[in-house]
Amino acid sequence: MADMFTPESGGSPNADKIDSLYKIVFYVGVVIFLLVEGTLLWALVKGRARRGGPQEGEQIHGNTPLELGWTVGAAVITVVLAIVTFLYLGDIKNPPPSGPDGLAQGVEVASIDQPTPPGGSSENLTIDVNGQQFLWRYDYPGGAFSYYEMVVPTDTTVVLNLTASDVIHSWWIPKLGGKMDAVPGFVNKTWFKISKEGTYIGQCAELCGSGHADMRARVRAVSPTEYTAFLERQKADIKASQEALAAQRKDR
Ligand SMILES: [Cu+2]
Repeated sequence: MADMFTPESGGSPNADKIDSLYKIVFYVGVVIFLLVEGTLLWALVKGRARRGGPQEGEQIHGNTPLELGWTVGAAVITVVLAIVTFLYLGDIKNPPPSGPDGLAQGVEVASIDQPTPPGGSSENLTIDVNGQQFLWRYDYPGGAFSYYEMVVPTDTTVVLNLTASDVIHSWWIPKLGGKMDAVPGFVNKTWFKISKEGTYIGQCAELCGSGHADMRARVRAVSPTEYTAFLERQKADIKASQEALAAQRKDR
């Protein structure tokens, strides 16, 4: 029931934090809404004209404690919400390191032709995501790529480099965190870390043309071993089709 009014979560820690932060702000908002509307109803009932009584309510001008109260109160709530937001923001924006059961980068992806960046972010798996009318392309380290469905290892922090090759698209898998624009000529970063194997679905969140509604996206989390096998399969398939194409061209 509560999920009807709050963000989807449960796939990745950043999505969970977004959900918690949303709920904090939402519940504070609900309390204030009830207070304001309750006061309004109370005033309506209390001040209504009664048969035989005065036709006009008591006229009050100014109430310093009350006015101070709601001014300071509102300011305090705003400041508290700002502080809470900044406390959550770090965990939403910054990718944590991969977990112990994640992809052992040093071993399984040792062939990546990427230099190890300082600061240990080599712990994380980077996948290039390209939005195009009307599908997503994923480029994995080591030359494998896939369309529509992204396959990732569990317990591994996956950092996405998002861009687009035609118009602006928006990457959004609700259970895996917030939206991120995919803009031509520009790289935006986002991340997720999935603990449970499974499939997470999403949808391009930026109106990008006539096929926008069909521009779905899917992330499938598998065990690191299965992920490595997937990469090998993709690479073999890509190589086979390239060779087939070359042979076909030669024959002509
Ligand atoms: Cu799109």
